[in-house]
Amino acid sequence: MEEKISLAIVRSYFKKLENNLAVDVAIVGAGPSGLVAARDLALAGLKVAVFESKLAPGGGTWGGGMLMNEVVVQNDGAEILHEFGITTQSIDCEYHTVDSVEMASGLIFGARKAGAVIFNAVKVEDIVIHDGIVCGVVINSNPVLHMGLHVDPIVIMARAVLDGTGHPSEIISKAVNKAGIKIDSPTGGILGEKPMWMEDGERTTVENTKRLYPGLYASGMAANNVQGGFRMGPIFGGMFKSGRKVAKIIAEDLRIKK
Ligand code: 48H
Repeated sequence: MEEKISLAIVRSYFKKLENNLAVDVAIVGAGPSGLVAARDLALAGLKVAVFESKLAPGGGTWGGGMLMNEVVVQNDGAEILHEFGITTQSIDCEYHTVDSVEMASGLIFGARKAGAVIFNAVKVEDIVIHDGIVCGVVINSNPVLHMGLHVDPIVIMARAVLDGTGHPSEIISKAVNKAGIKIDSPTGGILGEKPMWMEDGERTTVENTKRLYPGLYASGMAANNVQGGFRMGPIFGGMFKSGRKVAKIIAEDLRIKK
């Protein structure tokens, strides 16, 4: 029995990993924008792998506002949640509250059930660029990185790479600071997130969501950090709409490339 269980896990895991060594879209970060994008792209028939450095995917959704585990969404954000089967409670004609645990688990389940594969506790530590096109991510075990062990990573090739890493926009930072590329922003670099302004932040999160360089995209707070958008606190409609927008852009770009 012991050997059988271990063999089942080893075989099943390595089959999953082998199937995802080359994907259409590599999404870095399983936050709300990345998970909405993952579901939409998988439903569009693309092969999607999500890499999440933490053990639990879901990003900054679990803790609500200041650990009060409720968040707020606007009507159009609630419509996206309803597609995942997540329940919202309307508070007036414009806003809803959502149980953040139901929201986090529902987003993860929805992305997975649509066909996106999620690799948790896996950190993207670098990107691959060939001839001016981002074409892959460099991954490592996050516990290995936490322990500071000198272990070489492996590579996942991808036709599109989405930075959904939230506030630090880790992947775009690598592209700008390490690869030295100029991205589609007013300065060609990262402008940095501005302080709190909910209304403006929600609007610009969606506006700031775009392709930044051939093969490289940003969504959610990463997109905001890149273009100098305001933060918005525990309201999430902009994150979902950003995920939806970037999925549409990527799907269109990949169809053209095919
Ligand atoms: C693998 C990584 C890596 C890496 C980070 O922050 P997130 O929830 O992402 P978004 O942008 O979809 O949502 C933002 C939202 O949660 C938020 O923070 C809001 C609305 N803030 C407003 C405010 O005012 O503060 O998730 C990003 C995920 C996390 O789970 C990270 O662990 C993960 O990305 N991640 N995964 N490799 N290099 N870096």
